[in-house]
Amino acid sequence: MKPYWDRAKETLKKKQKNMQPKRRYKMKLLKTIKKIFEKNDSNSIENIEEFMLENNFGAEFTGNFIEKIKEERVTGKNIEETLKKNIKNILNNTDPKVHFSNNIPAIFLFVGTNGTGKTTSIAKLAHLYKNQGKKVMLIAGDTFRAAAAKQLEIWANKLNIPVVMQKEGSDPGAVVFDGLNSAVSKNIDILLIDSAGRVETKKNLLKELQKIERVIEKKIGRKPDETLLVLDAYTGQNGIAQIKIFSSMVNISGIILTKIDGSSSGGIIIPIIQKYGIPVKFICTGENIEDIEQFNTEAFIEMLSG
Ligand SMILES: Nc1nc2c(ncn2[C@@H]2O[C@H](COP(=O)(O)OP(=O)(O)OP(=O)(O)O)[C@@H](O)[C@H]2O)c(=O)[nH]1
Ligand SMILES: [Mg+2]
Repeated sequence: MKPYWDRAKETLKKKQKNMQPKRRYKMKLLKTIKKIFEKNDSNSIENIEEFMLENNFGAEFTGNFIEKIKEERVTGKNIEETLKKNIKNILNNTDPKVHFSNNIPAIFLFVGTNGTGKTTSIAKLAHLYKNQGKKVMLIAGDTFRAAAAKQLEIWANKLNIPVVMQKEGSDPGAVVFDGLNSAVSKNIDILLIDSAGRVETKKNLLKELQKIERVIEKKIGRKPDETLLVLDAYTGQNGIAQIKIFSSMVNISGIILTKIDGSSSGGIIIPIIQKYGIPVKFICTGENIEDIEQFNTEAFIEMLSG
């Protein structure tokens, strides 16, 4: 065994590492827009428009912003502030507060197309809430692929929390039913339910998600506290289309925007909120377990600014 002092030093090092502030992503989108504007050549307004559209701010927001800078003869000094104000106006239209019922277990259902980051986001939130002293449990409601439940099980083992799963092809409604029974008997505080991103047809996915909701309502007497649609920020306009598809199946209470750790993907939040009025509740900035944070307008604008 190492001497006491060596061990103590190692523990201290580990502790300090855990206490270090999280990396803040800097996207520099607003700074770039300012730079383009400051060039002040004959194309600068067109170049700003193009940059904003390329970076997913959406046609409506971009169009209005360009009008505004022309109308108000915004100067180089003020462009960043004007843009921040316009973004804030949109983002403040929704409430990002996460909803927990007064009764346990709080139930969060995660939906979204395959590969967007549902399972990873569940693990990140499980870690976050466990660290807050909550009893967390996972349910592998994605029974379409064996690997899906396995992936959730690996996370549950790493985090040392229980997971309820059944074999591939079983009825997701039945897995959820089992999981709810287990959560109630174990006094679980937060139950996170994974679901399939893809089944044979859209009609089957609809049936599956609605059955999961019905089972929860019957067993617990209320709908999930949060039904979170997981969207990959890289996918741009395709992500927006997914909101429409999933909203037609279930009542989406919030969005988890993943993979914004690409320099150009943050603008997508504007059309999401502007068009659908659904709050973004969490953002994910990487593949590590701590790369998730609750959405906050000021912090997000800072992130966009760089
Ligand atoms: N860079 C980055 N990668 C992420 C983020 N979130 C998830 N990923 C990665 O995206 C990939 C897919 O993530 P999953 O969590 O398996 O996605 P899923 O939605 O559960 O996928 P299916 O189970 O196939 O429906 C994995 O390689 C993750 O590590 C993020 O915020 N940033
Ligand atoms: Mg998954």
